[in-house]
Amino acid sequence: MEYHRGEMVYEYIWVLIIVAIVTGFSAAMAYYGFIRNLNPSCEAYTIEEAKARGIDLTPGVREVGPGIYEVTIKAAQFVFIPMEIKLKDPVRVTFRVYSRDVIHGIHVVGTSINVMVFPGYVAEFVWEPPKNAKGNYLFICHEYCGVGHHLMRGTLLIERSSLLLDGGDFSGVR
Ligand SMILES: [Cu+2]
Repeated sequence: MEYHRGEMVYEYIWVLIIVAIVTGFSAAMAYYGFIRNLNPSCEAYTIEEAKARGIDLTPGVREVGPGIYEVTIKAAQFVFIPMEIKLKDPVRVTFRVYSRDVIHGIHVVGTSINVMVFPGYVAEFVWEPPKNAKGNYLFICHEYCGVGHHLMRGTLLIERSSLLLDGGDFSGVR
């Protein structure tokens, strides 16, 4: 097959378009990863492994040090246990979210928390709340898990003892 000069120019234009698209998407990933800090920063291990490692998966909130919390959430059709999480002056929060039935997800609206939860697995991630984070944050299941999926939600309440801190109050969010 013989190529003419015009056809080659056409080919180069398409190569440039593809290079531009790949560069654009890569830049978007780098932007959200490094600058917006939106990372899939979740560690996953099985519930059996958690037991073997002596990790207590009883749902609830534990304060293990000043401002250092461990939050264990059980996601099940169609509820989060617990549905209400209260943190006072949190500095560093380790979340462990697990499921025994189907795939669920958890997204805390207005934060970078967004993970998938696979049945039989624990999704563990650490969240360092921004200093101005306070008030009520809605959290929802974002993986369709059945007819009651839309009922899967809860509230994360962040209380601040210092009045000097001024931040967004999300108490209107339900
Ligand atoms: Cu769901």
